[in-house]
Amino acid sequence: HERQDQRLPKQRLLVVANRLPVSAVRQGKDSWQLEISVGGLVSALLGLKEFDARWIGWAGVNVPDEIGQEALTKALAEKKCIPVFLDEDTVHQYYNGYCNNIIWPLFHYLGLPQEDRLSTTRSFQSQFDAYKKANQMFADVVHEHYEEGDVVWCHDYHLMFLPKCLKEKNSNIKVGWFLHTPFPSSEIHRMLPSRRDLLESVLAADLVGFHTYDYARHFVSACTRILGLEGTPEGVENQGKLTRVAAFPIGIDSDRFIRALELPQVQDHIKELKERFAGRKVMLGVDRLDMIKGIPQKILAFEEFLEENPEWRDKVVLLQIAVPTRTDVPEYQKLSSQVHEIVGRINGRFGTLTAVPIHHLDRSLDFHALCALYAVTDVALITSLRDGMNLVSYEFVACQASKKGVLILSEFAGAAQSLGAGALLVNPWNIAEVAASISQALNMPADEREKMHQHNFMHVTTHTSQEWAATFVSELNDTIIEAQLRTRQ
Ligand code: ADQ
Repeated sequence: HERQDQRLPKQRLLVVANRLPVSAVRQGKDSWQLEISVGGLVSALLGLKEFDARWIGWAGVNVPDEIGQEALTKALAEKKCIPVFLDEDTVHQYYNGYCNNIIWPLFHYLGLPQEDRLSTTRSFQSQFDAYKKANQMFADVVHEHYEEGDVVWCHDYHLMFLPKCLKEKNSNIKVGWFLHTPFPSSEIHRMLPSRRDLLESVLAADLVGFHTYDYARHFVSACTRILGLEGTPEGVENQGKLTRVAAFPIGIDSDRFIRALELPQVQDHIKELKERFAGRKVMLGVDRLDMIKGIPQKILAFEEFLEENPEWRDKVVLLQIAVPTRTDVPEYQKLSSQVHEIVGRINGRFGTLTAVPIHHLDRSLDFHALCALYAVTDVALITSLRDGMNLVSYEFVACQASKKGVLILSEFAGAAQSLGAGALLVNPWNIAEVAASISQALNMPADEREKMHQHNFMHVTTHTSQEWAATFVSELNDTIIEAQLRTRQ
């Protein structure tokens, strides 16, 4: 209530994430062009009207010279962004190396890199050192900008070392940490050579959040088994200090999608798509081109479906939009060629002179084109092998108010826990099962589709990204008040 009083300044929120939500392009020695990318996190924080939020993160560009750094800092300040400048070698070892080559695959149950074990072990250490160094650089920028009473919200697996760096220098800082990926079973997590350091550091936070209860449970078990600490229903006890651990399932800004569908340019696009695919059911996949998204498994299941249901061959099309990411990593290049090869084979096998069953685009679509595609889709096919949440499933549901299409969703996506009752859940490794679900989805009676859609639509429009961010931050404030009361008692 006090905060609602206009005379009081808003509470400041420092959001720390690896990447700032801007893309920066250098125009000259001292000028930069900035473009804000409105992702889930940005719109979530725009909704937090009672906080004065600022971003701290890497701008995604190497700026070795002081003039360039000063100019970029100034330009970013207008967008309430504060840069952390990382040099090329740090980015290589910390971001490409430790974050994307070690933690990302391990947290998605894909194991650790195995080639040339000895050299991996050596480089593992130097990558971990770079990870710690980079996290310390983020902490230095936070400290520089911190004012008493600020709330610091750290995001994701890139910054697991940050809570400790922050608290070491100032134990009064309110620190929350949220993981956007799954937290794996403790049996998987214990493979990490730096398993203790990372857990201990995360525990320095006051509040630790995950998308699902299962991930939170895995984290608490890892602390119990690896650090020998006591897990309680509230979190983890460490030397008399309680770190609160809880689930905060993310959502989307559903209104933004619903409103976009009314725009004339989106309506025109919808009309074009309907004409283009008239007489065929549209199936859709939208993913970053990543191993965890199960794109080859999805396409193989579609092939099996076509093989077993010849009557559908000219009546259905799969649109797979896979935006390339981490293109300099060899595994991702291999995945891209593998997907192209399978798509080519299937189109050669089932295509005709006038139509092919799979349209595979390796590029990003703009927001309006994406909304139009979601709206004309009959069946969305999400086959992640593991996925923290999967927001594509939420976006699809938000755009389906008139079509009421079917969601086929991997049981290994966090979203299966929230949208499971309104989706056909599949094990993406079981190609035959996914193929059978495609058939079930395409043949589903309208009343059943409607029932499933209503369940999901209700969830997506009430559990929004704004609600997620507000809940996390207010829980963080409460956690700190409770801790203060406990120490006074
Ligand atoms: P991601 O792995 O990126 O996020 P997801 O949650 O599906 O996965 O979000 C992807 C976003 O990128 C969506 O907003 C989608 O619209 C957009 N996108 C994907 N492909 C696109 C394309 N070809 N063109 C345009 N836009 C595209 C990580 C975790 C997830 C978790 C989120 C949020 O891996 O599990 O849900 O963070 O916490």
